[in-house]
Amino acid sequence: MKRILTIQDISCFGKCSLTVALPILSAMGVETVILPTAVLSTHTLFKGFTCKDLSDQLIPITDHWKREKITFDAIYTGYLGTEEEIDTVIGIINAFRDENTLVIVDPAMGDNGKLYPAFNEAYAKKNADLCAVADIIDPNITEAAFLTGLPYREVYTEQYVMEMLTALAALGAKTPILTGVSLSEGKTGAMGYDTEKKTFFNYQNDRIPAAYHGTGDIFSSVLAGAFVRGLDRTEALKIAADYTAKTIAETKKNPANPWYGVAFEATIPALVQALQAAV
Ligand code: PXL
Repeated sequence: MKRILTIQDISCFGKCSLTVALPILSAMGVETVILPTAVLSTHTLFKGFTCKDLSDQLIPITDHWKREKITFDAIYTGYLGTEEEIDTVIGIINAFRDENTLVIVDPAMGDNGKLYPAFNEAYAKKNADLCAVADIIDPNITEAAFLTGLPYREVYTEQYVMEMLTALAALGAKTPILTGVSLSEGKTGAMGYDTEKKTFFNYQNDRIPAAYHGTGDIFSSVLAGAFVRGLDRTEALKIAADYTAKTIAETKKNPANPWYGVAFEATIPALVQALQAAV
């Protein structure tokens, strides 16, 4: 069984970061090792959340893993806390990677043109250093705009998406994938750029008119799991986008569904089936 290390916060309540990455990756048949960067009572869209930074634990934990000779087939990072923590995480990636380790970075820091409450522009810029060491990055358009300095647009052309991907590639990531990209009316999906082959790739499915918190974490977790299970980028993009869309549709069906996250638990069986058909 392949083994992945995922580095992100635990928001105890709120269906994001580690509380979705761990169940999704485990369901995808990947041994999942977690490195929690902070413990929060809820995610930061709740008022009055508590946050205990765990930055000072990252080196002692990973030093122990080194002594135990623990290795990883992939490392996947999500929401982190501070600029210093990003430097620590880059050090951990460099300490554990070899030529076969896949490094996936979701520079989770904002949405809808704005950074999440805990972050500022300096933090956003610092995330570019982390993207530089990645094989795959999957920002949304907001995050990509903060990373590259290009303007954030809600209405855009395919040309804009291609320019954004080219600017993301210039940060150093081998395969940037831009999420939440709509290339025609009623459709949404993701578009990527392969810097080795110099080709763009794209997957679109029907747009469900609803937006929920945590869907970026869900997309990234499935994408990471799919790559680790050996799917190629076209299949990986499809399985991640289809699962995210199915989960949004499932969430929307139930008007009593809470605002803070999506009903990803209900769609895990469909994810496992789709993965089994693809591997
Ligand atoms: O879903 C991204 C995320 C992860 N972790 C925390 C967050 C958010 C988004 O707001 O607040 C703590």
